[in-house]
Amino acid sequence: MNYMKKVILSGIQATGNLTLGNYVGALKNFVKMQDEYECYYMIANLHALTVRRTPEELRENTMKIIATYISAGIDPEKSTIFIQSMVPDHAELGWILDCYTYMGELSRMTQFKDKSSKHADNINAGLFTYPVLMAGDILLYGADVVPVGEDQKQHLEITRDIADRFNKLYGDTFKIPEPFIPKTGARIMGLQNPNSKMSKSSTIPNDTIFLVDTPDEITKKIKKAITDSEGIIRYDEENKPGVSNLMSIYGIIKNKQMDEIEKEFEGKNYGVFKEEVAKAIIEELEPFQNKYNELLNNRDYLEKIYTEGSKKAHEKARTTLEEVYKKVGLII
Ligand code: ATP
Ligand code: LTN
Repeated sequence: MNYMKKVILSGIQATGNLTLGNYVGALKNFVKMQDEYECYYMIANLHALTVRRTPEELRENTMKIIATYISAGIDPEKSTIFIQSMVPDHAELGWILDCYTYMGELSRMTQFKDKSSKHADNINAGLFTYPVLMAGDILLYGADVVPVGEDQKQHLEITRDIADRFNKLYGDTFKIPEPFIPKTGARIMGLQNPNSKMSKSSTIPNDTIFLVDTPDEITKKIKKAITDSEGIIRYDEENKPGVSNLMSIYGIIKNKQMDEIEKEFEGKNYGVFKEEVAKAIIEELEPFQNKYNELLNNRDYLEKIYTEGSKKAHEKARTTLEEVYKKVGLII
């Protein structure tokens, strides 16, 4: 029964075309979890403001993520899909939680350090307080579980710390959330630089597979992927990061363990292996891409989904926010 279900909240930033990393690390799990949990899936467009882009780009990226969610298998009848900026409670709780978060703990966040070195000309305060807004996203819905990739683990830890701090001061208010990080695929690496994660905003050519890449592009990128000179398909993250990364991608798509893959490709060369990896990705993405292109041409439908979803999300979030306002002494 619905009211017994545990709650899930997760989100993806509206910062560009989604990658195979987003798909494997996050999206695939969003889809899997929707029968068992009450799910809220958000498009984090407020978070996307931390990096400069044109208003048109941000609007378009937001629509693309909604279309991606549905095409990947999130069913709007089962899960609530909403836009962060359409639920004002996020920005409001973000401010309150800012006052319960310390500069010291924020300055330890690796994403902040990463992003500030990548965008040295725009180290804005939003980039610094980003995890606090994210904590608010999660705590507003009383989420039990938050499915994310490995890079978000630290943000979940700070969310738990902020919630716990608030609860100690004002009595039980927030549910303490657990991260859900998949065992394999939580950190898909770049194809050209297998020592750093595959990312939407990577500027290295052929490093990232986008969910909208054509079969030819996918084949070309996989063929060019960095491997090593050993010539053996063997899982060894430390010494063979490129091959191990391709094996993880293949394993997730084909639902195979690493030792099975090693057996399957025993005595075969990297060329043969790469062809199979590319084929697996292309097959996996084909139904997704068909649906995606159809949805992007049906803006009325997308609007209906996010309008209804945001209204539902707002109703739930408001209850939490009002409780917080009362507890801290704000008049509403
Ligand atoms: P950006 O490059 O703009 O920082 P991103 O590609 O890192 O974006 P996010 O919007 O920050 O994407 O992430 C959305 C979700 O996808 C998060 O749960 C994140 O952990 C997961 N994710 C992102 N990249 C990867 C990856 N390479 N492997 C596995 N999961 C990933
Ligand atoms: N910071 C996340 C996106 C995000 C998120 C959230 C994820 C914003 N709010 C709440 C889970 C829960 C990222 O993937 N970069």
